[in-house]
Amino acid sequence: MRHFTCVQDLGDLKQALQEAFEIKKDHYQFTGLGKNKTLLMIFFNSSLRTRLSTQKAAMNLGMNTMVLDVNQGAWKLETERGVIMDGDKPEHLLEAIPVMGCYCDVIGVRSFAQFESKKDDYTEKILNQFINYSGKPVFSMEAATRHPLQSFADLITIEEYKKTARPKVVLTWAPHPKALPQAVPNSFAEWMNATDYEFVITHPEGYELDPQFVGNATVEYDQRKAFEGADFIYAKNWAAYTDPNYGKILSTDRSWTVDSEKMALTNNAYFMHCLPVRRNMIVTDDVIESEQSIVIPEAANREISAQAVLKKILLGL
Ligand code: AN0
Ligand code: CP
Repeated sequence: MRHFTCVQDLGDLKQALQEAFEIKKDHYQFTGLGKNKTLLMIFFNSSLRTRLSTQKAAMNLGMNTMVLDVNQGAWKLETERGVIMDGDKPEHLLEAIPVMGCYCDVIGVRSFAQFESKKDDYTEKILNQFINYSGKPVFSMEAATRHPLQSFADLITIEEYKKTARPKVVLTWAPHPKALPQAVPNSFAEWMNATDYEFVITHPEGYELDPQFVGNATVEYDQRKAFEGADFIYAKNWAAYTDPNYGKILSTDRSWTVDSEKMALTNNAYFMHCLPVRRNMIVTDDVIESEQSIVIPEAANREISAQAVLKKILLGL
């Protein structure tokens, strides 16, 4: 594998899952693979889990790692071509990217949707510039439209906890005070659609996701109805996708918060969230602290998904 930006890049998903479970049995069995290889992780946005789990995964494989927080300490980067650079940005991405590529063997990029141009976001303008101009394999650490390392970890977690071959998985919108990208729900939907699970998405009207990600999912506007018989509840906020409201908050209605009364409608479902999560906006304290909450093992699996992906990239070098 050269680049990793979406589920298709993994090839056979069942085999990729098997490889992930192999890694989980012994994190250090491929420790020679990354010798004298350097991973550069570039963050345009904040991170706790992605930063730590990806660095840990790289270290497990014997790689050296470097982390650059573009907005803290590096030069501010211009991303538009043709701009007269007389403003506050001293460097252009078109020089910065190939320079960064000189110092490493693999590049991870975190670059969220900016909600300034739907076209720039949905064509993955920033991520694709890294792919096109760095000369190195690139993987997404959450880009504008997808968060594949998260979705891979989510899938590993569901496979570990499911009690039936074809569980009912429900992705539910929940309220949040700030406009958040669609990357996590898009990606989760893309990965769920690559399985044979029963997959339902529930959200208020106006929060419809891009149909390319919704795929064959059932969309149910009644959250309570969606929860009935669910085996997994995956909560996430996202801002509106559809025009003319792209990137806008249409609702902060806390009747959509996941609480124990709604969880009681499910088939004793597990609760999932990618984290960071705002308690009592997205989910109540009692649900996230309950026996059915698997947010911590889900986060732990980020190390496994990152290691499975890095291993595949290293094997392709
Ligand atoms: C980000 C998002 O919703 O995409 C990252 C989640 C992994 N969340 C926030 O910015 C709070
Ligand atoms: N879930 C996730 O990607 O978390 P961070 O934003 O902390 O990396």
